[in-house]
This record gives sequence, structure tokens and C-alpha cells, in this order.
Amino acid sequence: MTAQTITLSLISHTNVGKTTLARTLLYKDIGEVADRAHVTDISEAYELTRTSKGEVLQLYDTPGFGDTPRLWKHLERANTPLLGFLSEVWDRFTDRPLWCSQQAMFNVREHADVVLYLVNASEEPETAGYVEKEMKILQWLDKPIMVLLNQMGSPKQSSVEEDEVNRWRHHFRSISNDTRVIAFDAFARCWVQEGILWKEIVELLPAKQRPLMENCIVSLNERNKGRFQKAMSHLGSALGKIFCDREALQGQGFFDTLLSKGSAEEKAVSLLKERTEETLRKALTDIVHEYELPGEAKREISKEADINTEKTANKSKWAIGGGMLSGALSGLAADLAAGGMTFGGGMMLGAILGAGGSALLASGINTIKGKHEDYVEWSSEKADHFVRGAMLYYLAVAHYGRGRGEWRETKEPKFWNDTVKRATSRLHKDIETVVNRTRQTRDVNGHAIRTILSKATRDTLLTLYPNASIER
Ligand SMILES: Nc1nc2c(ncn2[C@@H]2O[C@H](COP(=O)(O)OP(=O)(O)O)[C@@H](O)[C@H]2O)c(=O)[nH]1
Ligand SMILES: [Mg+2]
Repeated sequence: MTAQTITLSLISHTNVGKTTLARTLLYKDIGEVADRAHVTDISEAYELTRTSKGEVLQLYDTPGFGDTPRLWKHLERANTPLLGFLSEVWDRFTDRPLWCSQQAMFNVREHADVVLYLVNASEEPETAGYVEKEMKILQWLDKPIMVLLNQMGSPKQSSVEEDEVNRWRHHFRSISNDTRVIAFDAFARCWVQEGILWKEIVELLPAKQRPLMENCIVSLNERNKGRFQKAMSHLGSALGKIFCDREALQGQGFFDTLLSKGSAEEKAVSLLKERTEETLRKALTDIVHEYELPGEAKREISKEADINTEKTANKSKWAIGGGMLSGALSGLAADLAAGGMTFGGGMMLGAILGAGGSALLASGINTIKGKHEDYVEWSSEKADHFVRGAMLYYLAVAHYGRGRGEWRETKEPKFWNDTVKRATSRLHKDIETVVNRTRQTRDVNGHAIRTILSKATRDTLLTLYPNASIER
């Protein structure tokens, strides 16, 4: 360790989620994770960032405290509790809890500039008796302590989350008056929360180390900003491509329609939709990988969307006779939209493509009588449904801690939906204008859409995390 390094030590009771959180922060599969005690039995350092000047922020994943009542009794008996305990020899295999506790304490004493003490927030503060004793031990080691609440469950509205954090703050105040506590879930954390943690750490460090930490933060922010911009770029260009896409209507005889072979519009819509699905799926997989998550946007979800196409086709059949395809689609969309885009029965891609909330259906189709040919394209009128779907998907990926394993689509909290909807409603007219311009200028890379999508997403993240700051 050099003077150019700041060291954070992840400490907790065993099995709370240190290694999982380390993976989430490092965007790497380090160590071993399992739902049992003392899986990690030696401390290991990993680089969180290295600046161009060689300054390093490093994170130690450590073995957890174990058998805290016995450990505590042991410490109480000794005259100089820490020295006594740390100089004793514990067997790594036959007395794993005390060996691991000792390793964790060595690590803090020798290396830590700041201790990140992780707590399982799915327990009640009052019943997690080991917390108080472990905090006391850490206080003897005399390093600044930051408490992180892990296992918070799925993301919550900021006011609800704040109430929960306050309960723990209150509890920690009885141990030490100035303990800092923030929510930091290993499974469902968002990268913007990292900024909140780094700011807290600056304040905990001695003044002479702060400039070094500030430089490391610049480097960490660059990485997060880069990922955000790339994700917006993948989604923006997908939307650009989708809105510039059109499918020509092929001529069709009266008997084809009579024999239910499908109208020219239906065929064209189906082809357009297929390409749209593929474009979206690819962009969604790209953002999953941008966040260094294993896995991809799955095919099955597209199948789910296909079922809806089926329904659409049936529903629209009578209307096509009257030459009102887009009207039929919008009518159905209105029914679906009335319930809002809930994720009750659907998955993320499904939400964009048709299941549950139906952005595609809601977006509607324009049948255009062109100069040379007739064609269908997505209507710009409700383009914000697409934008909303893309934002919801982005939120899901940005909250998917890598420690959780391979990317899977999950039901997402309803308040995201409401927050995203508010952000896109405010920009409704602008989105429509941008989409129309995208078409006129054949902006297939979606530059203009990306700008408005980034704005709406940034606004949403700041609504979800009012304490965060996001650089432009
Ligand atoms: N639900 C949930 N489970 C978690 C979270 N973090 C860790 N876990 C689980 O808790 C268990 C212990 O995790 P691990 O990282 O090995 O804990 P460690 O002993 O503190 O390093 C594993 O089964 C993890 O999947 C979290 O934020 N939420
Ligand atoms: Mg571990």
C-alpha cells in the first residue's frame, strides 16, 4: 500500500453479503458467494479504480465476524481485549468463526482507511444483537465507519427507503452518536448510489487524504458516465432505427382477405414488428453487457409479445375492412393504457413490445399512401410509450447488481412506472417533435432521440435518488 492508495474494508457478520456487494461494485465475479457462514476466509484487495496518475481506491473483501457471543465473551475476559485476542492463535479449520473474526480485525487494523460495515436490513434492528457488539469491536479499532444497509429488497420510493434507513440510524445512534448509515443493496442498487457513498467517504477521511479520494471519484464518475452514455446511445439508435423503419404494403386479392390469409396491412405490420422486436432485443442485450452483466434479453419474451400480436390481428380485422388499421390499434391501446403500464403479468421487453402495457400497440401504426407505394410505420403520436419502455428497461439493468448473477428480467416496482411516466408526459410534445424530425432527416442513429431519452432518464434517476448528483 502506498500513500497514493485509499483502502476500504468490507466488514460484516458472516453471510450478510460482502462478497456479493464487492462483485456489484467491482463489476467482476471475485471470490466465492454462498448462503452459508464463513465462505470467505482470507482478506483480499481489489482495485475499485486507478487514476491516470496511479492513485488507487481499493476494496478489501474480508472474512466475516462469526460466533459473536463467544467472541465477545473472549474479549470481555481479557485485560487488553484487542491485543489479547489478536495475538491468540486460532485454527483456520477447527475454529473458523474466531479465525475469520480475527482476520477481519487484522485487516481493519492494518489496512483500512474507512470500514464499510454491512448490515442485513431484512432483519429488525432490535433483533440483530450481533450488530452492537461488532460495532463496538470496530470502534476499538478506531477507524472511521460507514454503515451500509444490504438486503433491502426490491427498490423503494425514496421516502419509504428513507424511513427504513432512519430506523437503522436511530438504532446505531444508541451505539455511537455520529454513525453514518446509507442504503446500499448488493442486489438492487443503482450506480448513482455509488456517488452518495463516495461523498460520505470523503467526509470520513482525514483532510489530507481527501484530495486523493476526490481524484478517485472523478475517475469512478467517468466510468459511470461512460456507461450511461453508451446505454443511452444503444437505446437511442434502436429507437431511431425503429422510427425510420417502414414496410411497404404488398397488393392482395379480395379472396386472400376472404380466406383469412391476412390483409396487406397485417402482413406489413407483422414484418415491421418482427424487425422492431429484433432491434430492441439487440439494444437491450447491448446495455446488459454495457453493465458487464452476464446473460441477455431473452427470446421467450418476444414470444410473449407475439401472443399479443395475435390478439391485435383479430381485433383489428373488422376495422381493416373500413381502412382504419391504426384506429383499431389505438382503440385497443386506449384500453391497455387506461390501466397504465403495469408489470403485473409482463416482463420488460414484453412491456415495450406488447405484453402487459403494450407500447407497440399504444404507439399505433400509420398507414401512409406514398408517392410510389403505400407503407406502414410506427406512429409518432405516442412515441413516448417506446421511450418509456426503453427507460424502464434501462432502470432494471442499472439496478441489477452483478453479485446477483446472470441477468434475468423480473417484475419491476410500480413506482418506477409512475416516475417514468411523469418524466415522459412532461416531454410528450418534444418527443413527438423529435421523432418526426428523426424520420424527416432519416436519423437512423437516433442522435436526437438519444438526447431526449438521456434527459428523461437523468431526470428520473434524480427523482428516484434525490441525494444523488449526476454529471452531464
Ligand atoms: N436478497 C439478497 N441476498 C443477498 C444480498 N447480498 C447477498 N445476498 C445473499 O446472501 C448470501 C451470502 O452472500 P455472501 O456475499 O457470500 O456473504 P458474505 O459471507 O458476507 O461474503 C448469498 O446467498 C447471497 O446471494 C442482497 O442484497 N439481497
Ligand atoms: Mg464472503
